[in-house]
Amino acid sequence: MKLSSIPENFMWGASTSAFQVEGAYQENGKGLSIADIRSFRNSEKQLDTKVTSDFYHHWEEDLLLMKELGLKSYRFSVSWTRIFPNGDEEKPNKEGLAFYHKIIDRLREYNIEPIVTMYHFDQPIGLVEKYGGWVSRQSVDDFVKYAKCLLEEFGGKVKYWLTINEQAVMVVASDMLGIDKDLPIQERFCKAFQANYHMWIAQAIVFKMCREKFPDSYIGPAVSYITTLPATRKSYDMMAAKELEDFYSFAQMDVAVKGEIPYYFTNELDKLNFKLQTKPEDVRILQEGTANYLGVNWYCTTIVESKRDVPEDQFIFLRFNRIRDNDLLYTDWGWNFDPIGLRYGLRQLMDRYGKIPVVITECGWSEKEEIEDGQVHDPVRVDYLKGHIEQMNLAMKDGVNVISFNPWSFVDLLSVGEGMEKRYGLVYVDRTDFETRTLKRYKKDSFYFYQELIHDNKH
Ligand code: BGP
Repeated sequence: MKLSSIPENFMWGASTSAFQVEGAYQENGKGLSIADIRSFRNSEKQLDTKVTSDFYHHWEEDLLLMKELGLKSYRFSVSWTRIFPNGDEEKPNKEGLAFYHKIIDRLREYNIEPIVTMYHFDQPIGLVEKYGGWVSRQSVDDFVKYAKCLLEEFGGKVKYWLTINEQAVMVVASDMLGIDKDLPIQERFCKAFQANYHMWIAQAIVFKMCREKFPDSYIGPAVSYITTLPATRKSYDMMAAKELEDFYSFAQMDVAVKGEIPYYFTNELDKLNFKLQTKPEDVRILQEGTANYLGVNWYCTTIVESKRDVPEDQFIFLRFNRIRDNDLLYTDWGWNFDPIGLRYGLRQLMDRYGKIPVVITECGWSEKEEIEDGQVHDPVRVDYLKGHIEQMNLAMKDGVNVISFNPWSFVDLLSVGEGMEKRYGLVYVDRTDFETRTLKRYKKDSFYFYQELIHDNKH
């Protein structure tokens, strides 16, 4: 596979997040996060965060595997509760900081660029219990304190930062923010959008702080970008697709890059009869603190049709149906295989934000997998990677400024919704939902495919 538009310094990487891969959920001072608590609610049904893939004790082996693969970047997250176990401490937990120093130093030694997410679904439960988490403005200060600590501690050796992972996902699955999911829809969304607003303010403050202190650094959000396609070429379906894509994905990017809340977003909040609680200085905070690159999590397209009988004054999430396209392949969990969607999506980013650097922070295919004679054959994942990398190459030929590709995930890890059964890794981890087994790592076929691809594209 020759990828003529991909430059020599392109960062071929892979991705994970702390609560999904680390385990050691209470070791060396770590506190509990909302991600831990959510997972414990399902401990009877599937794996929880206690051990997962035990990266905390296997990190040296895993980083060696990254080196062997030839990775140029590794996108991972810092566990907020390893640094501030309860969230409201004055001083950080030294053992938590030490763990990430070891990781970052070893990555540097292997010439692998760390791309560090500050917050990936794991706000300290202490803050949720104390004042309701992100629903309260107090979270802004606690996040800024945490981010400042990370920048001071690691800013000299980390160039690429991501503030918040997939804010829109947390708004939709609002129990990820500690908001009771059984609340009536209107009340639940009003709380979730207030929380969303506080995250925008917090990240803007952190964008500014980082860009002032480290002018060579890159900082942005990691956005869930669901490229949304109309089920038909009828204008009402096209409108439904556009409105959903704007509201769910582009609102996050518009605020981060342009520094103001778009009209189409506030229009929808009006339909909920909801007025955000704001402060006069917020307009300036948003304008002064913008992202200088975009982290984009991209898995598949979503195809929608308009519910034409639902009036326009109803909230967006009530106005469309999701459609399955039987010409496409789907995972067991309903995520399609649609690589041209990636090129299309990347082109839309360029139309909207010009040459802003884009890091594909996640992209992956999930399967139920078993190991046989020490081997894991994952042909669909190989095809998925091949197809998406080809389309990314074409998008780059079109002019999109993609600087890094980080498939989800490096090793098998805890899926947010489906435990260990839903595997994404390039590396198999020998464990199941209920058996810890050996936790040994095995390279899947996709590992070898990606290794060869990186090698062949050194130029
Ligand atoms: C994204 C998250 C990841 C990851 C991935 C796959 O939403 O940023 O944390 O888990 O999706 O989702 P899932 O684990 O539900 O299959």
